Amino acid sequence: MMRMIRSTIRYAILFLLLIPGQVAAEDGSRLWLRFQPLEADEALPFTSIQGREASIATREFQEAWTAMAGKPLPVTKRTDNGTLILGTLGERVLRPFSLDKELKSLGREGYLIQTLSHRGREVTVVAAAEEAGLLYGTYHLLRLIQTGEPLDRLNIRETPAYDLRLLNHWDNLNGTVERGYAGYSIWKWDELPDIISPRYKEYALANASIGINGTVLNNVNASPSILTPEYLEKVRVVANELRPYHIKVYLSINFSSPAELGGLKHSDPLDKEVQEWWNEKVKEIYRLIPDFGGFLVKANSEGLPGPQDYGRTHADGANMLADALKPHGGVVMWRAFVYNPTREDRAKQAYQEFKPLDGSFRDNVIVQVKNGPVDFQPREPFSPLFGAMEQTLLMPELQITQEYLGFSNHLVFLATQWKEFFESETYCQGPGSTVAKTTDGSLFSALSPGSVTAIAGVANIGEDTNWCGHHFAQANWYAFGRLAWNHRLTADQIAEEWLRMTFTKEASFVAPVKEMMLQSWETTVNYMMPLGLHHIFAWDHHYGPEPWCDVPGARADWLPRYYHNASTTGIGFDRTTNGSDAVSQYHSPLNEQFNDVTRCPEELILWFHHVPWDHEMKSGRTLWDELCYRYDLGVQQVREFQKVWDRAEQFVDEVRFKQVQSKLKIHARDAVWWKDACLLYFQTYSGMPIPYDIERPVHELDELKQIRLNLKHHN
Ligand code: BDP
Repeated sequence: MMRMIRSTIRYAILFLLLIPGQVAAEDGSRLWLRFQPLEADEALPFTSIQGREASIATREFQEAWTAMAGKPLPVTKRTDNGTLILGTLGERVLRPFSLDKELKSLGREGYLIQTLSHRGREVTVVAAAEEAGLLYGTYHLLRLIQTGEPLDRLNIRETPAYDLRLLNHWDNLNGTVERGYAGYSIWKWDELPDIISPRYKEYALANASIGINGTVLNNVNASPSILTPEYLEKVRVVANELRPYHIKVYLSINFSSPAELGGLKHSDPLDKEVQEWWNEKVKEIYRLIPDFGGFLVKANSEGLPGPQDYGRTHADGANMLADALKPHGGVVMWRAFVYNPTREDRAKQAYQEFKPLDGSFRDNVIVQVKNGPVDFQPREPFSPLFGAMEQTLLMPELQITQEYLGFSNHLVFLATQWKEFFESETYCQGPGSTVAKTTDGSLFSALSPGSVTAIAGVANIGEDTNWCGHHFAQANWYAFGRLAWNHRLTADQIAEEWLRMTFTKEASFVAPVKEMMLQSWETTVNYMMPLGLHHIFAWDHHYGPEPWCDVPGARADWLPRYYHNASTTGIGFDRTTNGSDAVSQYHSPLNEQFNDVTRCPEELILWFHHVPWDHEMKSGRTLWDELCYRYDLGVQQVREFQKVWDRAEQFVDEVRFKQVQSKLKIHARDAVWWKDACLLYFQTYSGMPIPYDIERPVHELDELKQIRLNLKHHN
C-alpha cells in the first residue's frame, strides 16, 4: 500500500514537473541552444566519445547530446567506428592523427573538425591548440547536428576574423539599460557579489556558442563608481562566472575617475599623480581579475569628460591608460564617437579629430568607430575613418540593440545591414579594400605584428525571459557573433542556421521566414528613412517619427531639421564639395561618385545631396514620387510579413507564435505611422500630391504631431 502511495506521489510529481516544463520550454529563454530531440530518421555517425572529462567542451557536448539523443554518448578508451574525439594539442587522444603542426597554425582559438580513419575505423575529430578553440569547434559540430547538416566527410578548418569579439553593454549600475528594450540589466549589481544569478552562466554559454570572447559590462556613459573596491569585487565574481567559457571582462571607465574617485585635483592625463592613480587602479583590478581585458572609453563626447578638458588630445588620454594596462596585457578601446555642436557637419567630425592623430596611439589602443559617420541610423554610408587610419588599430562598433530601428517591437534582421558595411569598398588601397579588410588585419601591414584586431556590438540583452524582447531580435545577437567570427558568412546562411536551431528545420517554414528576415532591414529603411534620409526621429527616445521636431534651446545637431533640410526647393543634406564637403573624406573614386548626384547610389542620395523635389530618379519618377513609393513599399512589406508569419503558425509553438504575431501588429501600425508622418510633413514642402495609386494616409498630420510617447531613455 505504502509503495503504491509512494509511486502515485512520484508520478504526480513527475507530471507536475513535466507539464509546466513543457510549456516553459518554448518561451525563448534557450535561444538557439534548444537541442531538440533528433528525429528517428536522423542517423548519426557517433557511437562513443573520447575526451577529457574535465574539459568544458566534453561536458557541453554530452549535455547537448543527451538532450538530443536521450542519453549521453558512452565514454570509451578504444577507437571504434563512429567514435567522436575531442582533444587539444598534445593530448593522448590526438596522438594517432599527427595534427600538432596544423593545430599550432590555427592559433589559440582556431579548430578543426575532420572525419579521419584510424586502423580502418572511421572517427570524427574535433581538435584545437587550446581549450577555447575546442569549445568553439564543439559548438560548430553541435550546430551541424542541430541544423541537420551531413556529418560524414567533415573537413573544416576555422580561425576567427577578429581577435577580440566583444559585446558592449550599455547597462547602468542602477539596473537600467541605456537604449535597452528587453527589460532591466542582467547584471544584478545590488545582489552581487553574494548572489550569483544562473543567467551569467547561460549568457556565457550562449556567447561562447557563437564565438564571442569578451564583454564590457557597463555603459559607455560610465559612472566612476564602477572602479570602487565595492564594485570591483562584484565584477570579479562575474568574471569568474564567465571565465570557463573564455569570455573576458572589460569595463567602461569615466575619464574623471582620478578626481571623482581618487580625490585628485583634476584628471589631466599628463599629470604624474593622475598617471600614478591609474597605474594603481589597474594593478588593483588585475589582482582581482588576472585576465581582465581592458577599458572602453567615451571621452569628450556628449558632455562626458576627457583629455581635451585639459588641452590634451585623444591620443594623450588613450596612451596614458594604455601605459597603465600594458604590463598586464590589457587594451584600451577609445571611442571615436565625438562631435561638437559648434562645428558645421556632424558627419565629418570624427574624421577631423582622429585622422590627424593617426600613428600617435600606443599599440594596445584600438580606436572604436561606429559603422557610420553619424550614429547607427537605419542606413548610413560607412564612416570615412575606415581606410583612413593606416597606422592606428581601428575596430568597428555595430549596434545590435535597435535604438533607431523600432526597438524590440520591429522585426529587423541586421546581418544584411552589417554585410553591406563589411563589404563597402573604401578604395584606400584600390579596389578590394573593403571595410572588413581595413579592420581584420588583412591590410595595413604597417601595424605592429603582435597587435590585435577587434570588433564590438552594442548588446540587445536584458532580463526578459527571451533575453532580447523580440524573439527575432535574438537573431541579431546570433548574427553579430557569427560575423565577428567570420564576416564572409552571408546573411542568408546566418538566417538559415538561426531559424533551423531556434524554430524548426521544416523547409516550408524556413524558406519564407528567411526571406522575410533578409528583406526586413531594407523594409525598415523604406518606411522610416529611405533614400539616405536620417535622424528624423522623435526627440530623445528615437522610436517614432518627428521630422518636424523642434525643442527650444536644443542643440541644432540633435534636431531632425538639421539632417533633412526640407524646404520648398527640395530635401537632403548637401555634403558635396559645394556643401559641407564630407564627400572629400572618402577615397577616390568614391568621393567623386558620392559627389555627383547622377552617380551617387540612390540609397544614399539624400545623405549626400540636397535634391529638388522634381529631380528625375532612375525609375523615371520624380524624387517626391519615389519617396512616396518607398514609404508605401515599406508598409506593404510589413503587411506581407504578417501574412508570412500567420502562415507559419503550424510550425511554431503557441507562445512564441502569438508573441511574434502581436509584435508584427505593432510593427505594421508603426510603419503606417512613419509613412503618414513623413509624407504628410514633407508634402507641406513639396506641395505635390501623393501618387494616387498608393494607399492614402489614414492619419492627420496634426494628430500625429500630438503624439507624445512616454519613452524616456535611461541615463
Ligand atoms: C547614441 C545614443 C546614446 C549613446 C551614444 C553613444 O543615443 O544613448 O550614449 O550614442 O554611443 O546612439 O555614446
